[in-house]
Amino acid sequence: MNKKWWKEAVIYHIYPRSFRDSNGDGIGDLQGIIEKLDYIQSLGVDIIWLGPVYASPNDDNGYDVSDYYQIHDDFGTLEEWERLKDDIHRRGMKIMMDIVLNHTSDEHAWFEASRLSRDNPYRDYYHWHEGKEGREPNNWGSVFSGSAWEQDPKTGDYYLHLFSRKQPDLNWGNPKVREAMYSMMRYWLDKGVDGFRLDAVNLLCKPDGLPDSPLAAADSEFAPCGPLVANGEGIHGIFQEMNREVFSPAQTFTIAEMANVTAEEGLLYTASDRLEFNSIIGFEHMDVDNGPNGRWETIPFDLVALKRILNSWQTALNGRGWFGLYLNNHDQPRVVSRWGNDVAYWKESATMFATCLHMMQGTLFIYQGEEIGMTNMKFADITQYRDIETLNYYRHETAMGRPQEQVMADIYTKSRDNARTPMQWNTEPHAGFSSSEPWIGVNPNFTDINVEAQEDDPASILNYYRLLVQLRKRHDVIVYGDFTPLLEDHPAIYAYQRTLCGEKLFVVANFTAEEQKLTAVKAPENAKLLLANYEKADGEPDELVLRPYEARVYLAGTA
Ligand code: TEU
Ligand code: CA
Repeated sequence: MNKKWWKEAVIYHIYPRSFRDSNGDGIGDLQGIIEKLDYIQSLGVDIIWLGPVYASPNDDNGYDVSDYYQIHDDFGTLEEWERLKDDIHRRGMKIMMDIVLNHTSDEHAWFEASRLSRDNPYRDYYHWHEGKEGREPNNWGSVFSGSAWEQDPKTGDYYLHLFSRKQPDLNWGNPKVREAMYSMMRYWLDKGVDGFRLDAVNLLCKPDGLPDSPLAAADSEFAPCGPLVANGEGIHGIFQEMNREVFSPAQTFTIAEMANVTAEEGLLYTASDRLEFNSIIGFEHMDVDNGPNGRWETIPFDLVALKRILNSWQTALNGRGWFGLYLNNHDQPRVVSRWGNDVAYWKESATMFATCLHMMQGTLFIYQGEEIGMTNMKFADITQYRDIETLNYYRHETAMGRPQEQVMADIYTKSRDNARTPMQWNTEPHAGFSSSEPWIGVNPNFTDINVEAQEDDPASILNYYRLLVQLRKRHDVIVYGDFTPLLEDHPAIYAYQRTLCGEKLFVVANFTAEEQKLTAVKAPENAKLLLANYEKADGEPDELVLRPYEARVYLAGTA
């Protein structure tokens, strides 16, 4: 058991545009976060992860950075950022910045120079290629619909953009790009940043020769290329260089965000002796209800599949690498709506997911609003959506002739805007998020679901989260214990055991709205109920009946 502060840490993830607006322009800002630090601290969290707050034309809400050294006017000034950082530190918490290395904005000075001519010194900062037979250099599709290539009128060449056309991919084969990005990260470290969350970072190395993606679907001219581009040759060398140049000298805490990664690969990125990253947030478990045609196609939720994936990560990384535990973020629909029941069993399912996740091994993430059970949002009209991925998808699908109701149904299920509605603070107009009309609509359920309503209610989701965080601080077995999966093929119950130096933690969670009888497993001898999301757990541990979305945690052999 190799103890580290960041293994014990709980991270609170802020999406700055939607957290709290202090000056009434409808957009969340740094001063708004400063005003809410008491609240964040009251959760018991250790680290605040700030979504991107750099200068940006906001094509992808800040993940398109035009200047990595400036704070976006919407959010405030560098002085305000300094004050936020100091206030966070004064409270004994840490600050983690979101770093976007795979691409810049097309309004970044490097890209503006690079598009001027073929022999511009910045040309090689990006991936510029000639067309092939009057078309794109290959069949790669962008994550945000359409081709991953854009032809630029100036020279007639195409540039690569795995995300939006305003997010050109950087060429990490160019040592000048690497050095520039390393010094940018050092700049933030010198300012006192404690850690980084590295955006889409396993996409940095594109395959030589730009081969077509084999994933072409019959009805689309462009093919998903994520699996082909992810984890490219040379990527580990780059991460080890980055670690030597930036992370190790500053003792920075790092979390790599990576889609298209299995547990075996995750181990390579996080194994402590390989000196790449400390931890990883993957997508495999969140992709469990994606169909063969990607995330917009939804297949029924399959608990056995989810267990297979999460259990494989728990087991593969144990003792060598380190996992990042999350079920919610700004790219995912709210899990309580997605795989739970946000009507009849809203509180039960929200706390069940939390219990199941918090008792696993890894650094824990709480995404703003998750701790009060915020739910998905169905906007009546496409014009009320803001997310580029959603808007592009709508445009693309309707242009292909798909009925609008079908497309809207996909959007209701999977749009990232589900998780980007303003934080619900109280019952005041605009949920106490802002004094004027917010940049994206507030979920009308704020009158029932808000921080103020839950603050003093001992049975609230909010106070359940506070308890979960405290338990993690109190019991090493939650952080460091070995993981043993139980009932792997059970279609309704997630069960596992954690063990550390004679201590045993036994976790059972009912993922359905029906009662489930626990027969094949039971809590260990002399175990005591440590936590439950129903008032009073009835029955003896060996003849449990789990009520709808009930979750229980038992502890035995306390040292
Ligand atoms: O996400 C990386 C990523 O792979 C996502 O595009 C993911 O596939 C998608 O959001 C699923 O809907 C990061 C950021 O978290 C995301 O907000 C950015 O849009 C993206 O990178 C580009 O920077
Ligand atoms: Ca504002």
